Amino acid sequence: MNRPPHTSAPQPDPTPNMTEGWHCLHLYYRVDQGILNQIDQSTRAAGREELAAILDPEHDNAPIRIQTSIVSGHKADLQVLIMDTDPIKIDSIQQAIRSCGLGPALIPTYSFVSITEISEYVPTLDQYAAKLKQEGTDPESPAFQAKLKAYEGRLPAMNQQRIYPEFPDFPVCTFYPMNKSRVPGANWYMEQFSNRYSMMAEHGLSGMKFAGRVVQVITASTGFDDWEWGVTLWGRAPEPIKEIVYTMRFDKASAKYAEFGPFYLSYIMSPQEAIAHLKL
Ligand code: 76R
Repeated sequence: MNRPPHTSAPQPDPTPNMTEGWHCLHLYYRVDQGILNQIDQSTRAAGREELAAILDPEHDNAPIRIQTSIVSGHKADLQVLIMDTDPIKIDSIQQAIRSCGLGPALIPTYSFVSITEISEYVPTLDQYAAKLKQEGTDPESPAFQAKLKAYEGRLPAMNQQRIYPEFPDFPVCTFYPMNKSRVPGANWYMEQFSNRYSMMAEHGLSGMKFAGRVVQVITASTGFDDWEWGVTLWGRAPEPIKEIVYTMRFDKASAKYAEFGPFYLSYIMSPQEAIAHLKL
């Protein structure tokens, strides 16, 4: 096999697909009523069928995850959230929306390109044990062993959810992009790992209080889009979404270092419900 001369170790085959985790795309559209009015009735009816099929998570060739929601406010009308190992499969959804009968009336207003990941701050079992000791739990005590065992049991599922997320059956979704700041005096990237790690531990603790009310997926976008992470939150109800974001504003990792982009609040619907709701 031909290899570039500077690489001696065997490299995996080149691929646009994710080896671990998924590509993720958030798409936003606004309905242009003027254009919609100009589409003849039969094209428009067929377009509704086409769009419903494109967005159908049960469709034969559907990406691994696809979810439709209705966006509040003027930033957009429709959100489509897509995840898959294959970025071309994800892009084909975008192109199918553009080229379907309703495509001309669906004006793209925003998009966000990212990938799922397991953050470097997720404590390993050893790091978790060290944290327990630091907090004063006696390593010889049954409580220590019980906590460690519980974490060992929990960790694989938590990591699975981070890279291959299940979407919860919750009605409310919010999405926003964020950075960790690099301004002088508050440059996250100049902090020691141990400082960043303890700030993220504080962050994790404040997040855990929302278990059962908020599900979050943090997707990474450094090198992929204009912000460093995408934050997708699903709420059992609208209030915990506001509450978690507000609460985290006081965590040092956010209070000192976080910068936020635009927020998109949306309500989950099936493709048919969304199409009817948008009066397409
Ligand atoms: O100690 C731990 O277990 C920490 C686990 C954890 C990590 C590593 C964690 C927990 N997060 C991590 C990483 Mn998070 N998260 C956000 C936001 O609005 C804001 O201020 C921030 C937006 C929310 C709402 C949220 C929720 N988190 C990250 C990272 C990546 C940092 C990196 O890798 O450099 C970002 C950008 C980020 C942002 N986080 C949790 C939550 C919740 C609810 C939890 C607890 C539940 C869980 O552990 O899954």
